[in-house]
Amino acid sequence: MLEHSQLAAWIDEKKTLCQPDKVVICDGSTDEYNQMWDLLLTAGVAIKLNEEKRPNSYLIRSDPADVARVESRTFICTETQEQAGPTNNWIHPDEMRETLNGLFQGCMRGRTMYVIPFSMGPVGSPIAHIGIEITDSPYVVTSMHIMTRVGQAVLDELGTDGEFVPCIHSVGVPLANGASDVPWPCNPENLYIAHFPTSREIWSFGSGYGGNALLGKKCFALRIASAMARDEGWLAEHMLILKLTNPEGVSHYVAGAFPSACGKTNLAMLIPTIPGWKVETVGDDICWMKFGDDGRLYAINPEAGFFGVAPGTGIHSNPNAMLSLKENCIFTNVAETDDGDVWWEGMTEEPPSHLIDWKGNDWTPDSSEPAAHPNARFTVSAAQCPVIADEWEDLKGVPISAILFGGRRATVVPLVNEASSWVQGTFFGSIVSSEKTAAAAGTIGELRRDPMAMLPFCGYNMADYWSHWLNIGKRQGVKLPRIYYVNWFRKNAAGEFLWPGFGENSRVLRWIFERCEGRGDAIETPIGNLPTREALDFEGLGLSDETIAELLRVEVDGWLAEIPLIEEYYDKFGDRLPVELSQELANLKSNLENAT
Ligand code: SAT
Ligand code: MN
Repeated sequence: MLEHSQLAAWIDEKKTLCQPDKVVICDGSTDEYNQMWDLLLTAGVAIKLNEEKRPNSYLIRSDPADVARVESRTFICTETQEQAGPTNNWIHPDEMRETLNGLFQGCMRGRTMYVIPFSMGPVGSPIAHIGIEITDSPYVVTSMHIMTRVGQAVLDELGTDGEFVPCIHSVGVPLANGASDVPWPCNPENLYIAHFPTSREIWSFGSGYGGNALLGKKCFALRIASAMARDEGWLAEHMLILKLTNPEGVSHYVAGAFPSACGKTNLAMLIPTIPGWKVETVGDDICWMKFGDDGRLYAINPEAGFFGVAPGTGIHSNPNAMLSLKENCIFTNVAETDDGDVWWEGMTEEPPSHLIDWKGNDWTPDSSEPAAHPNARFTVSAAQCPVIADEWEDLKGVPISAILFGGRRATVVPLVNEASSWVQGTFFGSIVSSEKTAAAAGTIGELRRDPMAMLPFCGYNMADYWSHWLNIGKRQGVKLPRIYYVNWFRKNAAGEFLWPGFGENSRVLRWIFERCEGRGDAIETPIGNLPTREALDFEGLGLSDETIAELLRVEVDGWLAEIPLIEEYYDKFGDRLPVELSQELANLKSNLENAT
């Protein structure tokens, strides 16, 4: 019995629309989790992994036509196209509703409609928000169990009239008159991932994969939440959260936005190479921040698990991720070993001599295609991470001292620079650029601007989002985090990385820590405050003086060459672009010109 009449009415309405065989309200229990796996095993889409090697874990192979988020089919349905802005796909809400009502009509025939009450963030946290996902996919139910908090506690928190974000999802393949199912039903020809920021609703049709189907993640926690945050004066960001502790036991919390494939999960779980320092994980993907009574921004990780890219994750690149994956995992589109375990490119240096690849075919090292899909994923509870911070589920969140922005830049952007103001930091965030990745369907390697790593995730006009950031900075009586622009990916003329990255990034984090404590030397430059050579510890890295100079260089020519590109980019936003940002760009230009 549901005591929340608005919720009960919504479920009824969707039941009438979708015509499922039955409706199940999910309780988040282990029994329910196991029942879903029984269904998925019977359907032939899941394989139970070798219990000795990977206890309580499963491998799933999706349809090869359904392997990633599809940005071209992701829509922001605001009244006007301007409200969605030039970086989003837009369809008018009335038109989208008509399309979706047509598609959802009878779409769950022959299937079960699962109703998943979930909390984004620890249940009861003032920073958390609740969603209800309706889905016809048991795989989505299992994944939501790991990625969010599901069940009765959420309904209790909702009470009789609490607010929730309604999220409805269907794979889009009804089974009329007892028609038989396929292992991974999906309907890529009729794909829609639609967001209604005004009514705070999500509708997703046709895909069963990742962010298209697990609606708590990018759809709610970023696209809808970013619009909520704008209306309510907080921040919903595509950021990791880490806890950094110095040898004296003093801690600072750092949030960081990086586009996909920049090592965000690796940074969140980093093992420092500098003695006595410690990094612990609060979150690896999403960060919600609200102001506390003391005027600081307090952050929670709204998720309860990691949905990480498997390829490239290995005991050398990210030991803590590998240790998290010992048991109780879901692996999607990775390869299967002959002894019933999993493998992917980068897990070990030497590939096994024989595998079953992500499509279910025999694979050997001579095969021309990768064994795992480049966007293959692991799904695991965050609690299994060996370096999860004790306070990761604190209801009040953790106070953020610094925010990092970064992309993959071979040139121009130095290893680290500190914004001299919140406005300059917002400017840095707005110009972040990186190479396209396998996380999005599209080509790899081409450069794209990805402001605040939010390009595919901002639920409204990006220029208005920048204004919102600037407004946050104008609040009275607040103590804002410092903002840093970092770049681990700088290359020399021969195309080699100048900086070793991974655990050595702790050296940069240490300087940031010291700056937050009011220590740490910096020089003011046209592009912000750069560390002096002595302020960063390069001891033992074997870097030449030229390399160090290059990492910390203000590349005046490079920046000057980039200015017209930024201007051109900003022009896309017309007069909605906040004047503070064009002013910041003009200042940068004149400061650089004066430096030559
Ligand atoms: O598929 S997800 O959106 O959850 C992950 C990603 O694309 O970054
Ligand atoms: Mn992400």
